[in-house]
Amino acid sequence: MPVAPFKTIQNLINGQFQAPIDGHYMDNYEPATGQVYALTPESNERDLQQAVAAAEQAFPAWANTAAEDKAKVLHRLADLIESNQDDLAKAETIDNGKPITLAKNVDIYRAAANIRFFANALTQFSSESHAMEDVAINYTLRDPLGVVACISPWNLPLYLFTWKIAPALAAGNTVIAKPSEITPMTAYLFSELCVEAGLPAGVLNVLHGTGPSIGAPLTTHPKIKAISFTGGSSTGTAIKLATANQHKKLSLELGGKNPTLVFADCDFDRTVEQVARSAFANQGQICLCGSRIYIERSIYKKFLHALVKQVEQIKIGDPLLDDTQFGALVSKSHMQKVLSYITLAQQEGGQVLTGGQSISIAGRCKDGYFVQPTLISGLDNRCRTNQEEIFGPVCTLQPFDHDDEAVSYANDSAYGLAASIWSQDINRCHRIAKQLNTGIVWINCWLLRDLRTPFGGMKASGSGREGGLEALRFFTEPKNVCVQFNY
Ligand code: TXE
Repeated sequence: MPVAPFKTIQNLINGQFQAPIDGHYMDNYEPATGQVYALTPESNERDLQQAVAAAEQAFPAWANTAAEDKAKVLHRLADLIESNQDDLAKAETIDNGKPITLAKNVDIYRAAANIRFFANALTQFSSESHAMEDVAINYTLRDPLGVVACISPWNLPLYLFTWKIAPALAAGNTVIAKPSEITPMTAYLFSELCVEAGLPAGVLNVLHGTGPSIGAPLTTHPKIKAISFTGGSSTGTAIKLATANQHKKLSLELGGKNPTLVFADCDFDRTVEQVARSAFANQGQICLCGSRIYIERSIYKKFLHALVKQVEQIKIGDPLLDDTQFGALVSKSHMQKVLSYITLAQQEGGQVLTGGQSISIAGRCKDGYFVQPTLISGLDNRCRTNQEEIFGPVCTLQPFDHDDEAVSYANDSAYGLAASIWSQDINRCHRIAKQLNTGIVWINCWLLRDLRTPFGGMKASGSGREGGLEALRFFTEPKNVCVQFNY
């Protein structure tokens, strides 16, 4: 019996909630039970045309709304997210399969923080001027772009949805946002809060549906000036190719295959605990998770045994229970993808140290998509298991003998998103951080986030950066005006 009343999700276009014009819907599943509990619009180009017209019509007034007035409505929206935190967290857990404590304390907490951060940032967003002695003065305008697209994935649904929408709105753009069709619920509930907060009609339009039906047409629509996308590297490539001749601004936050470097001089017990967290938080479905764990040989066996023991204490269960630490994977197909990689790892010569199986949780979750947190050793750095993003609870362990070897293993990847270094030799940490080809490096910590910092990766992990001024500058167009005087 689904825990939530059956819901039919609607699009938000021009301040109105409406069904997809052609009436097509998709089943929306609760991952913890494998049951259909909602219907999601399968929107298409007819819905898109209406949303673009609404966003275009709303743009001039929103772009010229005073900063403090934009900030006020965004603060009201953040207030509403906070006052609905429990309901939004439960909806997120039902939709994604993640533990309710994670949904509440990370996903929904951060969604409100995203909106609040950019409500404040927009009142401080300034530009520069450059004096040419007594000849001329230059000033830089940073104007909003117009109608922009924000497309987000299923792993941190409302967290990443708001992470894009907030700066886009703060910079004065109007938005067409498309959440993942796999986890649409909190985007729908958020759109209701946007109307309640008084966001003017057409400023934010939310279209539900798949990549091919609505995602791709959204990216190639000629009125869309910029695209902020988070998702798979292959999808990022498809968007780049599809829009190449349109010269749009693209911000692409893509996949990762992140190295964790553990040195013999690390704070051992704390590192074991934190490395397990960085490996399996959100069931390993975070682009920042550390899935390749490299350990200095002198502590390799001791650390391996301690990590296995730590992972085997993780409580897997019904994600709606407060003491659950590890929930269901987001979909049946994703569970099958993860299990296929465990099989591949064994075919490539890996030994499963713990986990490796799908499991059935007694009770209402007996048909859910659950896979044990899995550690695998004995693999070569070049094998597919170590080179391809699995995006699930599967991590590999390898020993290394010296710093340069650790760096070489870490950098031997098509991806370049994040890394973590665990050592009490701070000079070594700074040196290695400089050598790592990733956009983010954590030293003796993981997922410690300051929203002002540039967020993103290089290589197959994407291009552009989100966060702070980076995001506001992405969503505006700099124009230099040079005024000569005394001529
Ligand atoms: O991403 P997709 P998914 C990685 C991870 C995961 C893989 C697929 O490897 O297994 O991506 O995840 C929309 N034009 N990450 O399925 O398919 C789609 O509807 C425009 C890492 O979530 O790329 C959804 O809304 N849009 C990532 C969004 O794009 C398109 C987090 C993402 O879908 C489209 C999530 C198209 N042609 C997954 N095709 C991270 N770095 O955080 C699909 N979409």
